[in-house]
Amino acid sequence: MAQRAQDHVDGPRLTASLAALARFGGREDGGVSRQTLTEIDLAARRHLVAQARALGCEVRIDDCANLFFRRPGREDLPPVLTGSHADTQPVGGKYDGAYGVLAGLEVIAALNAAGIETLRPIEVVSWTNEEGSRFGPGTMGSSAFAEPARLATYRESVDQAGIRFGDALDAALAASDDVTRVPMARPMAACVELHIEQGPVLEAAAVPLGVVTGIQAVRWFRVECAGTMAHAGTTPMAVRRDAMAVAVAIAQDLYALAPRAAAGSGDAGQPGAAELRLTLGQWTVAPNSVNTIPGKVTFTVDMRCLDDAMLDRAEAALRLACTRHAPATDVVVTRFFHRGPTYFPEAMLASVQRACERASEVAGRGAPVRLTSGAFHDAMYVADLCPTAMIFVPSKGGISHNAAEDTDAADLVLGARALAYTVAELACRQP
Ligand code: HGY
Ligand code: MN
Ligand code: MN
Repeated sequence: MAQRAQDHVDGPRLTASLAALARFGGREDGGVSRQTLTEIDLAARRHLVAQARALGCEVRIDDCANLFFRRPGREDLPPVLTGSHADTQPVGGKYDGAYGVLAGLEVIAALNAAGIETLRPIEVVSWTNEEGSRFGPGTMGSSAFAEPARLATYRESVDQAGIRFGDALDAALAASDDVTRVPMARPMAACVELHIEQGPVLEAAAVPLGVVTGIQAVRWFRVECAGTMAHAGTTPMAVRRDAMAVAVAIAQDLYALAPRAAAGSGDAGQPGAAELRLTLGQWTVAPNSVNTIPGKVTFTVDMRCLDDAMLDRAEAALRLACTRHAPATDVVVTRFFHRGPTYFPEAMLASVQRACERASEVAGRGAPVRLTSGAFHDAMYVADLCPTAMIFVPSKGGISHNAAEDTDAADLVLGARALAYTVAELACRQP
């Protein structure tokens, strides 16, 4: 039965649905800009709801506007969950997140075409705000689903235009009042998320499928440096209180740390998996004028590593750097995202491995490899609730969070075939 599900995945249908969703926020450079809970995201959600209903799915939504597309099973048991997220980076690609949601809907289309009735229901989820680029932190929808008490804090997150996440969320829920509301933290039997790798490992190994063993740890910080606005021409250097000078000095300390820490070796299969990866991606300068000394500079720090102790050391180094370059009152460090490493259970890895091996074998492609995810995913929080695993397909040039993000259509279809096999097998397994 799992093989029949796999064999009924329809490549052209999946390719067409990917192209259709990519038009919501499509950019001239081929990328996609569809940040969470924007009008474009709400339009994309309506498109997904219509697509799911056309497949016979029940559509439900929870208090964090996570959308669930449900295919009933023979018995009303905890469902098998798949899916991902439909929001993107400000300059994102067609596949980051969207691929997992649409491949999940393709699995339902394949089960319908094969006339397969599963024991358990299957639910395809589209999580809210996985990216965290508009409202921090990332994975808000899945982490609130796993622990609903988190939502109250998330509602107070503010974007760069001063909009509260709670207000954008209430508007999204009001726009979905035709959809049944369901509680968060509902029991799930298992979860499999399909995603592009967004890195170079599978392409370097020249294989189309990856069995993801886990996800590296991540921490996000906001560093606010205070200064005194003053005239760029009349103010002597010796008397300035320049917020940018402090921010740059802190940043230089951090960048000096990264290479030393990056010398870490990887885990068994993946060189560099234990290196410290540091990104200072978002900067705000006030008043942001060419001839006024900055009065306030705020920047974010994204730290990743498989070794959480490395992140402990990097966080200590950040906090030390903030005390070295200015009086304590002038620099405020706030940690607003903190997730340790996630490891998926071997039994789930074995299920995914079987599915990937069969899909690759039928297609005459190389056998799957195992790898750690450098990117975080909603699966890291779902793993707190139920047995969870991920499947990767390659990213061309290892590029993502970039308009040039791309994956061969044949690999996208193969990933969906592996997903169909795994989901069907899990949904027919006796309790
Ligand atoms: O940042 C991440 O790892 C994810 O792609 N949002
Ligand atoms: Mn993603
Ligand atoms: Mn992403």
